Amino acid sequence: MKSKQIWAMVAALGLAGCNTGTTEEAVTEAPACIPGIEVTGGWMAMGAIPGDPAAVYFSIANNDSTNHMIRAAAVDGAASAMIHQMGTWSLQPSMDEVMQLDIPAGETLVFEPGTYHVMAMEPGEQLAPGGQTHVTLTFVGGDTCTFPVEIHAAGDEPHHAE
Ligand SMILES: [Cu+2]
Repeated sequence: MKSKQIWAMVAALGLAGCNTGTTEEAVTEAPACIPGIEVTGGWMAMGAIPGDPAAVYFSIANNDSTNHMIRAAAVDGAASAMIHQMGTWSLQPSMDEVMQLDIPAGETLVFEPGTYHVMAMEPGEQLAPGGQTHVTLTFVGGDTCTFPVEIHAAGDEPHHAE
């Protein structure tokens, strides 16, 4: 049961990554997600300056028997959103837009600082630290997954217990 082991590990990471203790229930009960896809630990890091892009992080598990490919993201309260991957070849932070992102059957992909994130462009005033919003991922074929994210101020990241 390799996939179960991966899932258990990610679930534990999700718990450790949230020091407010308020999100796990809500995130587990995502309002609308296709069967087999499970998103946990969703949070948003606001930019340092109001109006700067915000970044959204989460774990997405594909417990289905088929692959699912993310092709778009939308963030409630932001003008637009895109999937980014941080470049790792340079000391300077750089981001590349990811047009399609495959989540293989039985695997989990973790969006976290330094790797993948959903970048929310032109976040509106309703996106305030301490609040919550929703993110919708659209998969190739048209299926979607909508899940809640907790909003954090710049620099106020939910730290892993280390
Ligand atoms: Cu980005």
